Amino acid sequence: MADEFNQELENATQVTSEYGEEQIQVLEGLEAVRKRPGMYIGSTDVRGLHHLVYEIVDNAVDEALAGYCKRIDVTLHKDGSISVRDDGRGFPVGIHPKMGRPAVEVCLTILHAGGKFGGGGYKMAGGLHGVGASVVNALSKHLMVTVYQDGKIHQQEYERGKYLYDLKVVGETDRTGTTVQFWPDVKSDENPEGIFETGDFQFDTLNVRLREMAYLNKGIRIIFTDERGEEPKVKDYCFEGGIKEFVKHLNKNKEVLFPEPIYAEGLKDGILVEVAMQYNDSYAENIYTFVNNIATPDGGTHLVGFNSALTSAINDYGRKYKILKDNDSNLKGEDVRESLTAIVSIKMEDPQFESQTKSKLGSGQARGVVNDLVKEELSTYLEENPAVAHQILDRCLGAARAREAARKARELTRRKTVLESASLPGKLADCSERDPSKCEIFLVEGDSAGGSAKEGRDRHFQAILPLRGKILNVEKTRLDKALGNAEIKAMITAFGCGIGDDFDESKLRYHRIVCMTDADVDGAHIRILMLTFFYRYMRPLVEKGYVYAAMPPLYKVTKGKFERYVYDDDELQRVLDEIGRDPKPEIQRYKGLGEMSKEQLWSTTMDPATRTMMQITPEDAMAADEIFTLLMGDQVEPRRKFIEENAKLVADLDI
Ligand code: TSJ
Repeated sequence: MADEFNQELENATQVTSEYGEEQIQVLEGLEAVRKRPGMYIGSTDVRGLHHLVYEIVDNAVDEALAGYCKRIDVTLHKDGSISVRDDGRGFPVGIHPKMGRPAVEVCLTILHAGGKFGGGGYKMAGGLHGVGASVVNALSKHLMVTVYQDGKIHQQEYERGKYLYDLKVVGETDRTGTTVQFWPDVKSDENPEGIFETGDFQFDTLNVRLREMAYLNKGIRIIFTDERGEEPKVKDYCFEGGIKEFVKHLNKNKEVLFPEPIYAEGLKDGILVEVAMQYNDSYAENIYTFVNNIATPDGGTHLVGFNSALTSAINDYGRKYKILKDNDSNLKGEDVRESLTAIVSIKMEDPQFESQTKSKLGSGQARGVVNDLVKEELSTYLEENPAVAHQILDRCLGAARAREAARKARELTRRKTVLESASLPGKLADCSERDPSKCEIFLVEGDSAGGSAKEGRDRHFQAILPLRGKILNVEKTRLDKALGNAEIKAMITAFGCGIGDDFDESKLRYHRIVCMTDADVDGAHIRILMLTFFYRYMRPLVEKGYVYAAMPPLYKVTKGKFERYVYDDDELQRVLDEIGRDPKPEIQRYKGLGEMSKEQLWSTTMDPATRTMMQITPEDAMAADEIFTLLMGDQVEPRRKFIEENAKLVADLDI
């Protein structure tokens, strides 16, 4: 293993014999990373910041996949740093013969073009870009690595990627493992050379990703601790069932057709395949695919293999047992996927992607391997569980009939009212600009707020669509019925891009779709309804980053000449700490958007120069979907539990 490691190091670092060459190479590499951080981590916003964490965590997960590590601790510290600790073998500290420096230092200071090194198992091309720990180091104001190995504690610290001292022994230990703690290099007035626009790690984002990592790698325990608040928050994940439990989690607030998800696992041609699936009582298709623990939202060959195996196994079974009659046509892919929640997770070396963003797998071998495994295992499952098999066939046949009915209904609606209607909805105050990339549409809760928004906006590029009350619960509605809802119709017509199978991104009339709801629980509820609708029927809108949530302030604090809009209660306390509570500042609480003057609404929420907007990610939409199911679903028990746990949050929610 150590030889393999050294070999890879060598490959990665074209060493020359010239004196000092290595060091020059190190510095040039780090400089390149700091000059163009986007090339390595995608961006320098909050997403890029989180990539640093994923990159380091992936190293620990690799050690776990190699079979040497059971537990990974990720901790957010009060001083803005984050640490990742594993109980693996400990990063090798021996001197690399060619580099003449300890291996751990080499890993953290030398830029590895493309691939990364790791011992055995599956190299997971860590993070989104698989760039390696040296990139994290280069983009950190400070980083400290601690290796526990052979009874000793070794340590080295760095500043913006450059080591401060040689690796040294700082103590004795009887454990083994590796800990990396880093302080991201955040831009500020005092630190103009900084890289990141923000250093604010998002608990929810990291929590969702770390939980996902635990689901995708069965048996690994990941403990996530946030020490920044007064009380530490701790999440402890370990799923022996892996993605099978992931599917249960996704379906947890839904009625399911059978209690245990169908699970299949296999290794062929160097590709490790895991699949878990379970039908529920919604009409949605929720299939999530991963390659080396990274989501592939646009699917690719592994998804194609899964879909074809699913369709053919179910059709074969239906024909064999005469559930499908001779004059019935075959079930279509969409029929067998309706109501299905599934995870397809594969691990392979050197996957090829069709897009730069790694969102679609291109490796051809994956298609056949996934198809063969799923076809085989699913067919066996159906044979062995005839009662479940009949229920599945029933569902699929129901879906096929509904598809026919929906097609007819859509043909009727399409003719005039919805998709091809020339007239925009009456309530829409459109903008004058015609270039979609410059246009924004604000979906505003309530007619009165809609009124202020219409007056306050820049009508050149901002359109306003007021929506009244709660929009339709799309969760329990098939497309044909959703099309009958006035608010949904208005959105579809205004966007211009169609819906479901007819969705056409190129026809989208606005490249920023902004949900503007009150900064309270009801507002959050309505935003969740909107997001669920987009997620279900116009998912590319979310995936391509067209959807945003406006962030109206909750308070305005005034004291003498001081005036500040404040967005949540924590921030309010911080502002009060800052300006003092004596003499008393005036605190105005906005109950709703409707209470703001048009000037206030413009400057706080709509003016691109001063507003804060949150770009909605598919993860946000997935979470919305989850909360939504919980609040609106049929199951009483989880809802009661949620309300108990969130008594404060849902106090004024009328459910
Ligand atoms: F890369 C890093 F510094 F960011 C990092 C590496 C961060 C963290 C939190 C953990 C790790 C890491 C690396 N954990 N475990 C390892 N293991 C190895 O690097 C390793 C150990 C032994 C051998 C061997 O051949 O004996 C090989 C390797 C690659």
